[in-house]
Amino acid sequence: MLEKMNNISTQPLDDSVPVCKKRKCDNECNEAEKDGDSSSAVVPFSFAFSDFKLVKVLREDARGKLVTLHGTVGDKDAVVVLERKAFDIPVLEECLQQTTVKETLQNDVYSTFDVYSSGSIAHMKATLIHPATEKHISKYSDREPFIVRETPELYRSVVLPSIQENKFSFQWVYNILEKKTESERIVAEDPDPEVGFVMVPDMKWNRENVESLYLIAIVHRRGIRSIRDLRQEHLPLLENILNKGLAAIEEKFSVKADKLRIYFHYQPSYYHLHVHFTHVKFEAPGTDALRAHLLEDVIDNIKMNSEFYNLKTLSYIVREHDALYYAFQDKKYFV
Ligand code: M7G
Repeated sequence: MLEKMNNISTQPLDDSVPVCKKRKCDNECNEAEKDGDSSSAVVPFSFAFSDFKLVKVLREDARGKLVTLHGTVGDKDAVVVLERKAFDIPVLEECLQQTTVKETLQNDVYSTFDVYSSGSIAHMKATLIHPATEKHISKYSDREPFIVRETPELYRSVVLPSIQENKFSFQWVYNILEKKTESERIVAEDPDPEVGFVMVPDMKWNRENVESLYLIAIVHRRGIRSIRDLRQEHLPLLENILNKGLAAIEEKFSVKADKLRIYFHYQPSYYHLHVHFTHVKFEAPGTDALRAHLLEDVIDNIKMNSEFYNLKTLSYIVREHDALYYAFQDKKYFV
């Protein structure tokens, strides 16, 4: 099946936007980043599934209609995320004309079928990570979850050293901030170095359906790892993202504030502060009580006490084989 699929590239919202074929591969903690140098060039990359050799299925999500795969492209590891696409209602009838069916059940008036689509209509969305590091392969694998309650003391002694040592590269973040990639997709921006940000569609959004809208606002200011670092001095930054982000989303997508879930992840995967904006009808991964922290609640909490996130115990999930899991295990956290 994989061999039959065509080249993938990111999809533009309309024909006037050029298809982006450039990709900067996401190396774990690369030398440029350690040196604070974000100026490395973007390497052009094209991909076909015929180049992909499957090593292992990392995770199957039958309900979410999603599978993550570990494979190789050339001599490098790769991670592929394949998702069934949402129904495209305007072309649904045309799409159905191009399908064939095989009956799998018949009982009285009830029947089920396997449906085979053909022609030019894409029925899956694919995301490729190549070269993929061990950390990427682990992130997309099915691993046993454990809840931790991170006290400020655990943060300082266990978590901070672990994330400093094991963080993902955020070269892709610098590429967006410096307009080396995704610049044609920018939804909102403010170049101010203290309170500015760039808002773009999240990689998880196919940009076809506003009810699955998913945008991220990435701050220009460097060195704010997560909500743990937020203090009253950051209120102008947070309020700026909220106000300008909401205004841009209403203007460009006609989605109002009362349809938007706006939040941070704790823990995030990428320790450069960013805010998630998702449509309330879209059950985006990571919107549960053990990961999402609403931006407006964060603003309120810091207004009440500048040290709120320096003092608060925070609960979240770590997964077996994560660097953080091993860090907690070393401290005999798990019974
Ligand atoms: P996170 O909470 O740090 O990690 O959020 P998560 O991936 O575990 O949720 C980072 C967000 O950035 C996620 O929603 C990703 O889908 C998104 N993202 C990651 N990358 C590598 C890119 C990218 O290259 N471009 C865009 N537009 N979004 C990305």
